[in-house]
Amino acid sequence: MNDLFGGRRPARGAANASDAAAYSAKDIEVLEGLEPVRRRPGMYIGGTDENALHHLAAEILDNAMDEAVAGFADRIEVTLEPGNWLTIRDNGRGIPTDPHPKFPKLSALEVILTTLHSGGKFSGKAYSTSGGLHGVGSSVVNALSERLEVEVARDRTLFTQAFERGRPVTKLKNAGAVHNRRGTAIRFRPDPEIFGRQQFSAARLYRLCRSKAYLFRGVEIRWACDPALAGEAVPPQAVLHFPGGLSDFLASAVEGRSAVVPAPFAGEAEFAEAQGRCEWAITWLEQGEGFLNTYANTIPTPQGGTHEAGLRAALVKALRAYGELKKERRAAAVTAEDLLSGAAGMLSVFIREPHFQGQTKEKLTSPEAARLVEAALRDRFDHWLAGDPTTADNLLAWAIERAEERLRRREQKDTPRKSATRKLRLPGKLADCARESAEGTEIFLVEGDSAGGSAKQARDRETQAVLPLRGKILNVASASADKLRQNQELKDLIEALGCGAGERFDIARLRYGRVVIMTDADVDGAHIAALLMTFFYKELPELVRQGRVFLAQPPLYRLQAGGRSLYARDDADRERLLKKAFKPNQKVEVSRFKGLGEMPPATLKETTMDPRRRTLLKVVLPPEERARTSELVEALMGRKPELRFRFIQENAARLDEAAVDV
Ligand code: 0RA
Repeated sequence: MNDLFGGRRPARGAANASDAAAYSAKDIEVLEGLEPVRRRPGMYIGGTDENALHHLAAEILDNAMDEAVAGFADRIEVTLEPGNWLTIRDNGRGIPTDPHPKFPKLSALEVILTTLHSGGKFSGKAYSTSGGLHGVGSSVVNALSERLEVEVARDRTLFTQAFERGRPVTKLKNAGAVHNRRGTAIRFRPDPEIFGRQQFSAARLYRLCRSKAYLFRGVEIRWACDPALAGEAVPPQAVLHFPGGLSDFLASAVEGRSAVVPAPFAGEAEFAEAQGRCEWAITWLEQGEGFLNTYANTIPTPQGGTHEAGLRAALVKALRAYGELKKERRAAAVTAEDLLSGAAGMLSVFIREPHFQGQTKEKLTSPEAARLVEAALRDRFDHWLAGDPTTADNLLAWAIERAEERLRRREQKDTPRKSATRKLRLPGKLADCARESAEGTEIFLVEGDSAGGSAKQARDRETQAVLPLRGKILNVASASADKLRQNQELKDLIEALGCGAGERFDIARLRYGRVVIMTDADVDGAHIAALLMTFFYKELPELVRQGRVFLAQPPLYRLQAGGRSLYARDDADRERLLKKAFKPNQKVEVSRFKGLGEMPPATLKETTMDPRRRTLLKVVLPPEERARTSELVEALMGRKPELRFRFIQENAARLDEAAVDV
């Protein structure tokens, strides 16, 4: 009962400094052990998947960042070693090692690492900049680590202590004198009992370090990674320091896209009464989707929150006021969504004791943040607009156009809905087939509008439908359920199929006999095909099980000689045909198709779509792999691009073997 874990202590821990017998009953009330964390990791880190695994790293890095943001550290080292060991070292004050004020038998360090305390509770000021979960984070990481080693340089002394699965396995040791050095180093290895064989992704950790360095220019992050783990996208070593802060970050994020404004609206502001500060950088894109990345104390808040609300309010109010000044009546119709959905921006606030909501704390709820950010930005955006009327006019016109487009869309949507009977809602891009019943029909999923155009001309209108999909569809294996539901391309696809997805799936309502994925015969095409297969596998597995999903095999080359044309699928096929199908000295003209969109419809029909002449590959689950496929898809279609390429290649090869020609 005395044990911090509420259970038996391992023999190794029996003699350690945290001899719990000294606690009074009152103390035990306050100190909660780590057993709940191991029992229900999801409650603390939102699951046990790859995201959760990386949450551990973010947690420790956030603590080090807190020291930096509070002005006590300016360097952080992050080192990934083989065996899934991650070390995060800072030159801050060092976790306190003296006896804990409330539990004098224990060092503060041990209390911090072995109990679920709420950060600010027992240490007031010391935790003043840490946020929500992040104040308690290190003990959660400790609980979920097979082993965790701490080194603290403080008061000219080096202290060390080691833990396993949250329990101390050594005392806090005095490891001798140190000079000119202070800070904390935490080295840990996530517990395979919790996370299985999942490993840290070097790319993901590197990205995290980079974004932290962008978010706080007062810190230099030194990244080091075993070259064997680095892969191609990640340097084995890097010094990350970005004096340009958020503006640099934004510039790298929108590189190559053209903007409506000549330079971003960017700056920083102190909040009144020393309540913190904020930084921002926002631009408006001519085309495509934007983003707004928000942070509180360098912690990402993907679900936004009060700081984001403050920014939206400030910007839209300032723009409307500008419109009013210019006697532009239509400005009143502009909403924050009109102004911001096509914007690309970053907002970073630093406030005392931020509050977060949600299981993984992805939303800022501190009410004062809305007011502080709105006040700070309203003024600056007013000035920004007034200072460059040409830009301001362009931006206003851009926003008005979006507002009017939104109103038009709403009208269009309302009209058919009013007159709708029991008709199915089908996506506008779908070129449906004429046949009423599903039998003998097929739907071709093609990559982009131009390929869609060719396919529409090449099809048999009676039995073949065509649905063009825009570019790379969402990767289902790594997207959240919310994102999935919001993805327009996938929504269109499910609507066209008519059979629902996930829990609402009903094969009886499938509107076609077969689904044919028809992408270009190149790497991008293979990627899109893999994304679509992942989607079917995850959301409509019954379609795959029933053998209703196919891959078309468009040719990559045309070989012409003596009035005869042959088509080759790939380089090997081309070589084979050149050898076998033509006379040795015959001059053969070889042309390469850039994509399906470039192929004459008659050729597309003849080679790829006409049921009498084409070859389709059936997507099947090889029996011995059925059990392993879910794991594979998760691991490889998840967030590891370096493995993905191999996955596509291997799977393509295996598909050939498993393929049934139809
Ligand atoms: C509690 C109190 C103090 C610092 C820290 C924790 C601390 C935690 C971590 C975690 C990683 N690096 C860290 N650095 C410091 C304040 C100590 C004081 O007042 O001197």
